[in-house]
Amino acid sequence: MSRYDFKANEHKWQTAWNDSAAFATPTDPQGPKAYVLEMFPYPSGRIHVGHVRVYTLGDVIARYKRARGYNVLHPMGWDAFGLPAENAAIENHVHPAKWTYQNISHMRRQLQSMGLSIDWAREVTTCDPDYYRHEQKMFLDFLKAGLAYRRESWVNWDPVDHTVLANEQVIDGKGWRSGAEVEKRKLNQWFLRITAFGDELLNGLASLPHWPERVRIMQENWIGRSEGARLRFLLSGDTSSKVPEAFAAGIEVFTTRPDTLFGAAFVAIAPNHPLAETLAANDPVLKAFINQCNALGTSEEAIEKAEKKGLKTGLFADHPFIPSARLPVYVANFILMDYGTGAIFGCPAHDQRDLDFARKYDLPVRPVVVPEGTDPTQFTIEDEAYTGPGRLANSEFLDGRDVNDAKREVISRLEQAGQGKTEITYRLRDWGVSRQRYWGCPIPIIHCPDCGPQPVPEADLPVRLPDDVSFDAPGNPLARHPTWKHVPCPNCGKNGERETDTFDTFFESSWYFARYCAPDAEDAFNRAAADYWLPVDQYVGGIEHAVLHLLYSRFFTRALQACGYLGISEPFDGLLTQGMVCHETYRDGDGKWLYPEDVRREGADRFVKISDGSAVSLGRSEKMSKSKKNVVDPQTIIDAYGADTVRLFIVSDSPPERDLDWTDSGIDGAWRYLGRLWRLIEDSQATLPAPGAPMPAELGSDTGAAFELRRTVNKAIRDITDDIERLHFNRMVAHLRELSNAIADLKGDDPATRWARREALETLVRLAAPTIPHICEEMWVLLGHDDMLVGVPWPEADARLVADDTVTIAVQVNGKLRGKLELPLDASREAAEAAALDLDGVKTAMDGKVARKVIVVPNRIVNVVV
Ligand code: ANZ
Ligand code: ZN
Repeated sequence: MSRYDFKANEHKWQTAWNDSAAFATPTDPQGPKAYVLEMFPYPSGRIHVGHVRVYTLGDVIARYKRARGYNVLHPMGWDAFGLPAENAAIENHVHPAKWTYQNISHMRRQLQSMGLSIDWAREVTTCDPDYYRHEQKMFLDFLKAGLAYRRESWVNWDPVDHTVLANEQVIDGKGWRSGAEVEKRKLNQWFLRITAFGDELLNGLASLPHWPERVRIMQENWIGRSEGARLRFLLSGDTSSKVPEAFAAGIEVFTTRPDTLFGAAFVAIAPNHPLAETLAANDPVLKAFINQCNALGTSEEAIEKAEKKGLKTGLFADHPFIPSARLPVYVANFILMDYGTGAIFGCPAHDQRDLDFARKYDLPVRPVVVPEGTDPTQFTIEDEAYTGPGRLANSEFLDGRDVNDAKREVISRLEQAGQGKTEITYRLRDWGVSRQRYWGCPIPIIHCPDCGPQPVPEADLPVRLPDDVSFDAPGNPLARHPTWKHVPCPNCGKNGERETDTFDTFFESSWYFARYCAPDAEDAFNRAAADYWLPVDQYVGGIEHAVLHLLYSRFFTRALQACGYLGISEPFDGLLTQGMVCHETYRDGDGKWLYPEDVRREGADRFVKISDGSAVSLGRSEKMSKSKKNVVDPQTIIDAYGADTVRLFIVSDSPPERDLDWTDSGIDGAWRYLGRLWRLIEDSQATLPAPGAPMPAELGSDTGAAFELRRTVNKAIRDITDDIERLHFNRMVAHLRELSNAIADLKGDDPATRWARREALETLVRLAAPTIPHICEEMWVLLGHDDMLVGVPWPEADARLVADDTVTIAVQVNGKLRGKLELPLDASREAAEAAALDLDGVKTAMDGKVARKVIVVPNRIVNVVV
């Protein structure tokens, strides 16, 4: 018996698929389509296990859809701009382009070794001017449509690296690379007006039933629609402070709790509120305080974590309904300038931040909402604000009303007084797309001292990145390039300067899925192709992109629709977010982390270091990460066991949306299963009837083992089809294993048995092909076929053979579900009752008591009453 030679075999079939263009996308297609897409990789250098998981999952779907007769689009490309390439340039003196393209060619080979059914002819690379020229044009169109604009905004500035940092790059107030204290700075930046689509992006979520619930919720929270009110406070000064002229009409605050207005104890404004800045001009103490706040960074998280601090301005705000009440106005570090109006009224009894603030500065804490049924005079606030529902108290005309009612009443009275109105606010901010980086798409703008920022004329696109740049000084190489930025103003011809910022790299990934529909089109999109293929039917990717990438892509799709590029508003119809890949962790005697390959298992739970035999302690399984060294290089596993083994392991162990534990035993199990399949075919091959031989007559009505196998085969088709449709890949594998066991168990050598065995083996190979395509192609040959399995359609279940003769019956005790029964169709009441009372879950629930009554609804339910 021959051993399955995966190396030769996988190479053979990858070549054959490639030579026959088996995965070419049909052009000018008619009929049903399936656009299957996995998030494209960043070309970091080598594929990691996360890539292996996501591309395997997508590939199973794509191959299955192709077998089902769909026109399939399953492309691949490279999210090729980004910081790591610049870091490599700084550290290793290699040009970002060179580094990137080398990585791409290596990773392309790696992905190809996985046997993915990709149409490689459609590859896109985002750092290619042929790609990014289109987004420069899009940006200019967005400008014309008012969807892009420029304004000053606050950024995190790293004074050592001379660069703007994203919020995630600020760690404890310090730059992630330089370690320098981050400053806040105001810079002119380009923005995309994502807020123009706030409501649409929110409401659109309802049209995405094939998205995971939790991703929809994350998007909803990110958009963060808040209904509330905007209200105006008039200001007054004291002996030493005067209300600045510009604020004679007062300041506005945004609140979601207008009902708590009678509990207001203070008013607070953001450090960058115009009033704060005006006052600081003549107040060095306030100026210093504002600077201190600015050092905090701009992230909501940083602000959330910091201790609440404020400084009195000396001004007071008049309470709109209590003539005698004057609320002190503070500048406070926890008020964000770019949310609401950048000013609040603080109600310490019902907001935790306000309570912390009030305790610190000794401000009154007056509860105005008390839980239903509580006596207001007995209700006090200690360390925790009360944010629950209830009725109003200590609030004059609001007393006794519930919260919602009180909100309406306050707003209506403020409206009458001309002091406020209902307002809806979003947490969502416009998307700042300017980055002070070299390795990104140049923003196609020329700044003219006379005409201001001017769009680069379309005929001059693309604005290409210059190749000759140096990374030997901090800051943006584009800004210090000797010639690149010096160009005439397209409007007046005087000396102008190019914009030296480049786009955020989320820009490129916001439209690549549409480019794949016609990657060589002269324009960004071929409208007919895009209309046919979009939206993506099944998108697969990591949960870490649940917010930004998906939201930006949804926004882009709408913006492109508004500018006439595309005809749809939602880009991704189905979404699968795969879980993390995890691995056990190991430490040596000194507590240092060890790589799995440096550790050997000596017993059930004894591990030693291979180099010196010393004891190793085993830690729990965690997401693979370089810092804990619990990583495996998928390429070594593919080289050692073959792609099919890795693919099978990847889909076997857990549902795709859950975390997956990478284990040697799991790989080994997948490997052994392939060996079993191979032997199964080899052992029976010689005695099988010829392919396509007619079914022996006796099998039509036989009730023996061969006939039973036919039933099993057809049920496997039904179940596995269903498993893939629902993305339950681990169940699919379990069903494949059941089927192969049933085939192995079938004894006998009469013609009917042989025929049923062939049918079963062929079906097994066809059902397993999306997951383990190489070995299946070879087994198909062994079964006597001379066509390629990739062209063979998906099997169809024979309805007569899958008709169920059993039913699942729910069993309840006192109306609560306690178990399920699998019973023959139309089983008697007595049989159902007896089986129900025998279930473990039922016994536990009955707790030794006797049944007072057992209600049986035949074929549906048994309810035991105790
Ligand atoms: C008074 C009040 C009383 C508030 C109360 C809450 C509870 P969401 O739900 O996130 O929209 N706020 C408004 N603008 C702010 C800003 N720029 N920076 C920091 N905080 C701000 O939160 C809205 C609430 O957050 C608003 O309602 C306001 O405080 C605060 F018992 O107003 B509230
Ligand atoms: Zn000009």
